Amino acid sequence: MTIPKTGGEQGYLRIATEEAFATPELIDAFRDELASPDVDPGFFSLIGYYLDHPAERPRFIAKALNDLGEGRIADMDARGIDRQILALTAPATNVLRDVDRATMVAETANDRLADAMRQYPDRFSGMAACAPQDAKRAAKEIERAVTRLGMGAVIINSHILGEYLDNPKFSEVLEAAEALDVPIYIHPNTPPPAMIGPMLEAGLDGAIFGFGVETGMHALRMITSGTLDRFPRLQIVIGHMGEALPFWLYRLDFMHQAGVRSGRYEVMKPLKKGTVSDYLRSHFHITCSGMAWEPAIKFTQQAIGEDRVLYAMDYPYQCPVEEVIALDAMDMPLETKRKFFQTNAEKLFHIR
Ligand code: 1DF
Ligand code: MN
Repeated sequence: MTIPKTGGEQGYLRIATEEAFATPELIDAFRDELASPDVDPGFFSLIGYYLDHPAERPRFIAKALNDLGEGRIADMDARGIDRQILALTAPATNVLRDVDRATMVAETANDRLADAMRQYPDRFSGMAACAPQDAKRAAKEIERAVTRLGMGAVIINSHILGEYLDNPKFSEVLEAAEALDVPIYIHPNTPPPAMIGPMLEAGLDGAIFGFGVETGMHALRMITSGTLDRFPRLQIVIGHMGEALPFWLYRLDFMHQAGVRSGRYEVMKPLKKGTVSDYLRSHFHITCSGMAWEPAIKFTQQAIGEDRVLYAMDYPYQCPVEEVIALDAMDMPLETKRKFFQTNAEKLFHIR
């Protein structure tokens, strides 16, 4: 096996766009949530595992998340990753019920990430964390993180204590992202209590399936609720090959139009741009985090356009070097591969 090199000799740099880190402040807040008697069951299942399970994978991940220095750079070098676009790991602030503490966790994370970006300007870029529970303060922190710290996106770890971004209470967050011309990355969270029951019972609540169902629905709600008609320039990023939405697109279009025509649901009104796919092709960017799979990548390029499909690794949760080797070897024109690995990300996240 030849280890892929950084530096772009294959004709493109590899920019990984959904890469996770943690901070001591976040881990402390997670610990307090885990100890609470009414802890969210999805959070307990996911973060209880990563913080405390003795198996090799969770131990590697817990250590790697907390390293924003030489250990991370070495792992990038060993996988041919030129640049990571970093985001505070899921569910980050979204699960914290103490809003002041959630805000403090976001601010300290943005400051720590900005320090790492200054230390390794060619290797790290970042997304702004915020605590959407208080949308006004979140909007302020987004503005600070983008304009003063150089963040190129906003990370929102899907549902916020069981609520979704189409809820008007979060409008200031969407407004801030749109005004600053940065995308919102809707990253997975475990399903909320109202959704998780049968998934948890079967061990399917996490990244294997529950993440995608919950986050795909979140993205779809942003469309069908008319929220993107209220924010016509807002751009959204979703990972994991679009959380299955591209594969569903034909049926989503058909059933959405049928539902709108019949007036079945009060909440489902006609949309300005038309179909669900019109929105996917004009408001969404899709990364291949956790889905290093040539047929799915090509299918998504065909379904929504090759300018909107981007590479992501999902370090440290899923980071075998074999995936990089397989993606380098995709049967795809070099120009398209360069968009996928490098230039789509440079444009979207404002990397010079
Ligand atoms: C997992 C996967 C965990 C992803 C993550 O954050 C995460 C996992 C806690 O495998 O449990 O970001 N992921 O995006 O696929
Ligand atoms: Mn992830």
